[in-house]
Amino acid sequence: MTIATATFPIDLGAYKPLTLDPSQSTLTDEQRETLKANIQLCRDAIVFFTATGAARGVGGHTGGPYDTVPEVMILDAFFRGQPDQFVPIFFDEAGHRVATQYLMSVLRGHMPAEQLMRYREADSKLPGHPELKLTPGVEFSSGRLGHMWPYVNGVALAHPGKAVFCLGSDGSQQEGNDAEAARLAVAQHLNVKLLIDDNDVTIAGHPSKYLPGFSVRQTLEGHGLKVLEGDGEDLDGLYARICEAINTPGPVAVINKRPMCPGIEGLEGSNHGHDVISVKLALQYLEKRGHTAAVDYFNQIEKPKNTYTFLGIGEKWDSNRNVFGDAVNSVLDKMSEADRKAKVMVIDSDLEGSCGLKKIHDAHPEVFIPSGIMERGNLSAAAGFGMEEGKQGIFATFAAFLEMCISEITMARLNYSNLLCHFSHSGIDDMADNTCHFGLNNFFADNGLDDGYDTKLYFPADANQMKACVEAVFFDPGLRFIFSTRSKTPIVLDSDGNELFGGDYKFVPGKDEVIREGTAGYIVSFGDALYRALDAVERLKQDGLDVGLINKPTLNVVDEDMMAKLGNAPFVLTVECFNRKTGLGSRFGSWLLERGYAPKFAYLGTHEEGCGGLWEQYPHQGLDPVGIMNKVKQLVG
Ligand SMILES: Cc1ncc(C[n+]2csc(CCOP(=O)(O)OP(=O)(O)O)c2C)c(N)n1
Repeated sequence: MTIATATFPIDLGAYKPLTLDPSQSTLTDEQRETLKANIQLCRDAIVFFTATGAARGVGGHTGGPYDTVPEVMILDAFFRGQPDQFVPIFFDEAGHRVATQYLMSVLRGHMPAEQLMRYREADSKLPGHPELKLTPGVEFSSGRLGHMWPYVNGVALAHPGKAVFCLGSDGSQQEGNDAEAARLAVAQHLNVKLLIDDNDVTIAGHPSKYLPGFSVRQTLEGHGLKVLEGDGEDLDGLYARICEAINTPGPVAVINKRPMCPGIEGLEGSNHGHDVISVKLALQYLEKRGHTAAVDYFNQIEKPKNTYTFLGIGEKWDSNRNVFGDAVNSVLDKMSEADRKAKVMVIDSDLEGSCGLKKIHDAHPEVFIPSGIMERGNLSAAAGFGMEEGKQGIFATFAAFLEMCISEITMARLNYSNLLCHFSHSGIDDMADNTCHFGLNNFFADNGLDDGYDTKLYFPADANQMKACVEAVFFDPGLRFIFSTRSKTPIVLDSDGNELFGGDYKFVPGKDEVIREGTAGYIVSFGDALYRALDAVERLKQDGLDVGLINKPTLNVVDEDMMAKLGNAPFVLTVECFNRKTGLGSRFGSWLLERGYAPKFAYLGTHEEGCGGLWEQYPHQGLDPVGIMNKVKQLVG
C-alpha cells in the first residue's frame, strides 16, 4: 500500500499567488515569469500525482489537466485580483481533468498536498471525476461530457453582472448538448466565457480523422458566438485573448490550439496522452525536470490487490466487454462481405477500445463507423440502419450514458428498429471513475409498454455466457441490450467443477437458470454479481445453510416456471450491481406478489455514492460475499 506518511515530493510552496487584472491585457515581464513558473510547477505536480494512479493500477487522466494548466493559472490570478467580477469556479466540462480541481483545492488550502498521492484510490475522496460535497475544495460535479456548459449557462443567469468560465474541450464540444447551450448563451447574451482546449485528441483518436469536417471554431461561430482562436502555448497571446473575452460582454469562446501533452516526451500529440501517463514516461519526465524525490517515491508504491478467493469459479477470468466484440466477429465471420455490408452497421462514440468495438473495427472495418462523442445521435443512426427487416444496427458505449439515450430508445422502439446495443461498464465494479460513471439504471432501456415492440435486456455472467448470448440474439428482431462490466469476470462452474455455460450450452432468451439448488431459500442474481453470490452460497452451504442460486440473464422477462419454484421457497433475495431503486429487486417483489407468492423477500443493490478505487466498490455497497451472507442470515434468522 501507499506510504501515507510520505511528504509530497514537489514543493508546492513555490507556487506564487499571482494577481492579475483583465483590464490590462499585456503581461509585465515579472507577471509572465511568475505565470510561467506556476504553470511549470503545476504541470510537474499533475504528471507526478496522476502517475501514482498508474502505479497503483487505478488509472486516471494526465494530458487533459496538464494541457489546460496555463488557462487555469490565468483564471486563478483573475479570481484573486478581481473576485467580484467573476463566479470564481473552474467549471470544467471534461470532468476527467479532475486533477486540476484537486491541485487547485490544495493550492487554496483545502487539502494537504499529500492527499494528492492517493489520486483515485478507494476511500481517498479523490475519485476520477469531481464530486461536489465529497472532496474538500471541489465546487461542482462533472464527468459526463457536454453536461457542464448548459449548466454553466444557468449559473450565469443566476449571477447577472458576473462572468462565468467553463473549461471546454474538442471532445465535449461534440455533444449535442453543447450546441443547445450555445444557442441559449447567444440568445440570452449570457456572460459565459468558454476556454476550449482544442488539442485534436480524444480517447479513440483524433477528431480531425474520425470526424472530418468538424471544426470547433466554425461550429461556435455558426451559433453566433464570438470566437478567439490561438495557440494555447503562447502565453502572451492566450492571456490577451482571455482578457478580450472578459472585456467583451456576452458569450465568447477562447479556443486554444495545442498538441496533447506539450513537452511530454512520448506523449506529445498522441491520443495516449488522454489517459494516465505511464510510470515509465512519468519517471523520464520527472527525472529530466530534476524531481528526484518524486522519482524515488514510485519505489514505495505497491499495487493493491484483491486477495479474496471466490468459490465456485474456474481459474480463468475474462473481460466480457471485449468478449462482446469477439462474439460479434464470430457471427460476422460467417457472413459474406456483401451480406455484412448490406445487413450490419456498427457505430462507435469514441470508446471503441473500452467497450469491445475495436475488435470489430479491426476485423471488419467495412461495417464500422468510428464516430464522435455523440451517443444520442449515434444510437439513433444505428436504430435507423436497423429500420428494415433483416438489418441490424449495433451501438455501444458505457452504461452510464444509457441514461442519456432513453428518448432515442423510445423512438427506436416506435420505429420497430432492429438495434443491438452493448453497454459496457455496467454497475460499479472497478469504477475508480466513480458515481457519475456508474451504470446503474440499465432497466430504463426497457421503457416501452406491454404491447410495445420487443425489448430485451441481457446481462451474461461470464465469457461463455456472453458468447452464447450474442450468438443466440444477434439476428433477433427488436431492441436488444447486452450489458457487461469494466472488470473481468471468472468462469462460473457447476457443483462438479464443470463450466456451467461451456460445451454445448445454449442461451435461451427469457429463461432463468438454476446455478445451485437449495432448500433454505434462493438468491437471484446476474452479471458480475452472480459469482459473488455463488461464493456466498457455497460458503453458506459449508456452514449448513442450504441456500440455492438462480441466474437471471434475461433481466426483464418473467420466467413463470422459475417464479413458481421461487415463490414456494422460504426466502428470495435478489443481488445485483444496479440501482436498488430501479433494478431487478425493485420489481421482483411485485412479480412474486401478483402471482400470489409471499416468500420472505429482500433485495440488495447499489444504494450509495461510490468510494472510488476498484473492487472496493462492492464491499462499500454491501454487495460482496460477506454482505450477501449477512443479508441471508438476517432473512432466515
Ligand atoms: C457523455 C460522455 N460520453 C463519453 C465519455 C467518455 N469520455 C471521457 S473523456 C472522453 C474523450 C474526451 O476528449 P476531450 O474532452 O477532448 O479531452 P482530452 O482528450 O483532451 O483530455 C470520452 C469519450 C464521457 N465522459 N461522457
